[in-house]
Amino acid sequence: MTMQDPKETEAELVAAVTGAETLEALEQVRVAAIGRKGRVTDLMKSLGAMTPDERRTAGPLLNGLKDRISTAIDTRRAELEEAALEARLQEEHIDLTLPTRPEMVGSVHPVSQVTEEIIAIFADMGFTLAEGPDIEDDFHNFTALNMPPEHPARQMHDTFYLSGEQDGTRKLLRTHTSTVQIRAMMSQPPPHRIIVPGRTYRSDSDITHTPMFHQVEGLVIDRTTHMGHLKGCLIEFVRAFFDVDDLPYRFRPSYFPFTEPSAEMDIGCARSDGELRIGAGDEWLEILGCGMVNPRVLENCGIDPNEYQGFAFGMGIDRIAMLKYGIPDLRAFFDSDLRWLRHYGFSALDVPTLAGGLAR
Ligand code: 2NL
Repeated sequence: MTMQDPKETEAELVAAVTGAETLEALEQVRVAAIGRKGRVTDLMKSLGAMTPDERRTAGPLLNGLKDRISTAIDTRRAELEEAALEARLQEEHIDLTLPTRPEMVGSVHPVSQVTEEIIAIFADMGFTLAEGPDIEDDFHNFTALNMPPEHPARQMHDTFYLSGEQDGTRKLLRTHTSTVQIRAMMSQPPPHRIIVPGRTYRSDSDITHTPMFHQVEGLVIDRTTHMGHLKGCLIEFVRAFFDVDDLPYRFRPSYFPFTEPSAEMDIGCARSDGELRIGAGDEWLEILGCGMVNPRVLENCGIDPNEYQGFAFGMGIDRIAMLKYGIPDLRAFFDSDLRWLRHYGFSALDVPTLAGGLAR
């Protein structure tokens, strides 16, 4: 039996392997060498026709040959795969610092911007964000908040009701985000320290009211929380939000069924020829409502008012967004007018953080 010198075969095949420039070329070399009809495979088959003596020397020789060719192919494949990945990374490289395409002009709505600013300030004071459903029931929106059926304050809410259920109960669109604080107090034990932004609804529509508006409320409940905490927290908030260190403020007595005592907070401002300046002058601007949570509300939520007390506050986001950014017309907020959004919108990259400064 004559066969090519295995050393020569090996040299030829190794040259073909290292010479393969692509993964496809390498695969062809592999098939031609160690595939089912490859040259090495043919040589292995020829072992069958040899005498035992011939086989004893040729066998190990051919096995070694096959191993070395396989290793050479694996090494070359790894090299080619590495090179292919490198080429792809080069080709698909994206420069994230380049400007976006000019037609891709989106902006952050002032309501979203202001909501994020408010969340950032309260988060820094240790509050956690809480959210809940827009569609609520009478208990969470009214009864739990010390407004039982026939309570006169219910009439002031101009509530949107959904069509009734079989059992006579009607769902409603929440008229304030207090519903979420009720859910928090009923589902987790105190202490509580939450900030609750969201959409709210009242059947009211004129220059200063839209049927859907945005509100943020806050709630703090602990064993020794008192009116001093309420004042300190809210003073800190208005000064951070309007970015005026010595912003004048005052608390006026007020009434809400869900707080006792209740107050409204004003900040100092000046109004001259149609322009509003916050933090200067001798006029007052109402900014939020607040108070110590009424013990009856705590009881309604299963919290013992002899052990726990706390404060709550609420404010309209749309109005304070107008105040902060000098936006004259509330109704334009909900017109989806691109020119308006381009003018009053914020950059998506301008995320409010305390470190970055909130007022820009
Ligand atoms: C306002 C006034 C306020 C609250 C909201 C509240 C919530 C619970 C218990 C007690 Cl669960 N109080 N919220 C308290 C005082 C005022 O909002 O002018 N909002 C626009």
